Amino acid sequence: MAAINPVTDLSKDGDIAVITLNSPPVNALSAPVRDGLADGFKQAIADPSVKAIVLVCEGKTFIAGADISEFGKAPKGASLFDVQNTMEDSPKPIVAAIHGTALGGGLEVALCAHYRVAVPSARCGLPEVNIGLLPGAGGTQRLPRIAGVEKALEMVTSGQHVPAKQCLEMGLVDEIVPEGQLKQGAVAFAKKVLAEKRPLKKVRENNAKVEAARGKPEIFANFRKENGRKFRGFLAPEYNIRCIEAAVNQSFEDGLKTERKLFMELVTGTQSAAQRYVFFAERQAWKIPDVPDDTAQIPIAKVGVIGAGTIGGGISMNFANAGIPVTMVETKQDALDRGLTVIRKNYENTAKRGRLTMDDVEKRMGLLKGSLNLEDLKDCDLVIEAVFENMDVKKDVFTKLDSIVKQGAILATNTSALNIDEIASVTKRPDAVIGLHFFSPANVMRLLEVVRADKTSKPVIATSMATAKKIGKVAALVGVCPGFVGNRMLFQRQREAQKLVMEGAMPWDIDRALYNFGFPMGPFAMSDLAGLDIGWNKERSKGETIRDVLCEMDRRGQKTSAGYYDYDENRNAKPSAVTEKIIEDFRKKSGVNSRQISDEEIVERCIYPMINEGAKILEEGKAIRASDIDIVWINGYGWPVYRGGPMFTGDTVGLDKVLAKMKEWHAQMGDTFKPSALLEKMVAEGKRFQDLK
Ligand code: 3H9
Repeated sequence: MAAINPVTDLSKDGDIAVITLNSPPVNALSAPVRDGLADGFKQAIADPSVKAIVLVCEGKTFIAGADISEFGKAPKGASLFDVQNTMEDSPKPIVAAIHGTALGGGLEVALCAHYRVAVPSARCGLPEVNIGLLPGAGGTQRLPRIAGVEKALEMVTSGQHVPAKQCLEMGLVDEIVPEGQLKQGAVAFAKKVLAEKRPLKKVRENNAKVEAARGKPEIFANFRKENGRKFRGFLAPEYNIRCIEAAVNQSFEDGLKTERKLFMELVTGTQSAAQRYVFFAERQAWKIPDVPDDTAQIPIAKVGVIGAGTIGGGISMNFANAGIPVTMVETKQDALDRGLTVIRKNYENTAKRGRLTMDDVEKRMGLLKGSLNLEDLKDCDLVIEAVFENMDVKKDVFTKLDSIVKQGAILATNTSALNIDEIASVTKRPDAVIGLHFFSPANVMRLLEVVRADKTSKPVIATSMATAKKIGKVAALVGVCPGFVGNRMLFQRQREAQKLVMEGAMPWDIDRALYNFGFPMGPFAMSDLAGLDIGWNKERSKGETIRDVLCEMDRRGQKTSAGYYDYDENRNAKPSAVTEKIIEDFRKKSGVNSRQISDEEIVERCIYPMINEGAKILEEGKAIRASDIDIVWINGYGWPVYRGGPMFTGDTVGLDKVLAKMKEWHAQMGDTFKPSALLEKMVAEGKRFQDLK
């Protein structure tokens, strides 16, 4: 085997040249990889003893795309287009051999080979949309020429990884070769191509499928309509659609030009910068500086969950889904029965939608055992309590757990705001206590706040993070403070939203402004959905807040068809004259002269204090990095991913602008707006949150 460069080798198997890439972790198309490919193909083409060429990769995957970390930097090395042109114009057949995932630029390279073979476990996709991009190396022009327009639209706007078998059916792959025998299979296939004198197939010349869609604009109109809600706020899906339209309506060359132009717009824009940042942030969040990867872990073979209500049930489902048995403990049989019935119904609904078989449903239900006795948790490796959010109740549970559960187990609380150090203090093993804050519905929401208390041991942290990964969560490690990261910052937004109502904005104005910013729902619509009476007490209510009055009138949210909004029988919300009158009475009583408040001011007043609070959280060391805070807000609270989370938004807006507003409001309205010292320091030093290391 001859080295072309440090990441590329060229060898020969008879008259077949084999180019092997080895650029861990995912063979991304970095400058050295592009250089290696360009030189490797040129050498193989020039070698008269070579009749055909195979491209194969070492490691866990075929090329997983462009090197995302190179975007935004000065171009270096061979261009990908040179590589692709060399391949497509090669007078000798080229076979791409795919294992793992051929993604983005990786698939676009493979599409310039004349043939593609794959092992059964391989997957192909164009996931650029997930980082705010479109396939910028001909993918939008070649994919529809193979897969057809409808399938191509689906693939480029969802980023789905399509299994090899389906790729074979749609012609994206020409042959499936046995697992573990990719290289031999690809070489054998290349020999077959030579023996049978098969043509040098160029995807670009394959126009039948795009021509079939020409003159049918309804294909695109319908697709846009069907997906309007899903794509709201994002630029990339629409740009991907336009490229597929270009594939249909323009020549291949012009289509490539359109693709290039739109790609450049996206790659230089803030949405893609935000989504690329989130891609790396999600991977970074798993890394805990003082808890190295080789920290000993506690094997989790059996889990206990206390509470079978909405949250306890949801938590339990996560483990059952991952094949881990769970014992769910309740105080009363009917509560337990209800909890298990709800879980079964959830699974059955998933099965009805075709995403589980009935066999899977039974398997998962078989992993869930109900009990009325805490003693049944004694041999669990991890116990999570999801009981009523009250310190005395939690302390009582932990005192009992301490005397029941075997030594070495993890004792976790799902509290969303209480002091975990205080909870841990009632046990003789505070090192085993940690917070695992799931978000409702816990079986659906991706976020897990892992809350490290003062004495939590490193193995307990390492195990909790690994367990989060195993059950498919995105985790962020945070510290103990009221509300941790998510709810602590949410409180800022809620407070300002309420105050803005008193100053002159109506709930629907605030909801509209935040919805247009990109949240799935505004805070008042959210309160109506959750129920205004959560935490409200009829006996103690004295009509002191707008919410008190609404609840006293039995306007408790969607469930009573009235809350801040009025609801029709289909739960469509309408601004409510009743609410408006209540608000105006409150404003009169407190002598407020209401004023016009713009949507821009609403957004600033709601989110700048959150950014400021995020800076305080960093200052106090309650989050490891700014990007972890962003992960919490994107995955737990619906912050639009194309804005990168609150801290990235701060960077985008300009921290000097955020600070100036905080100072202005601090002077006008007092200490709730006190700027964070870290924010002041960063502005003074001209830094962004992304620059903090
Ligand atoms: C593109 O191709 C544009 C073209 O159309 C146009 C060109 C002109 N670049 O996810 P993992 C790193 S856009 C750089 O934990 P897994 C990742 O950060 C690209 N780095 O592993 C991590 O690093 P670390 C289109 C990358 O097994 C390590 O690799 N392609 C890239 O769970 C392992 O990653 C995509 O969007 C990259 N492209 O999943 C595919 N990919 O260890 C993006 C990964 O330091 N990648 N890294 O934290 C993926 O979806 C998954 O990584 C993959 C493996 C499924 C491949």
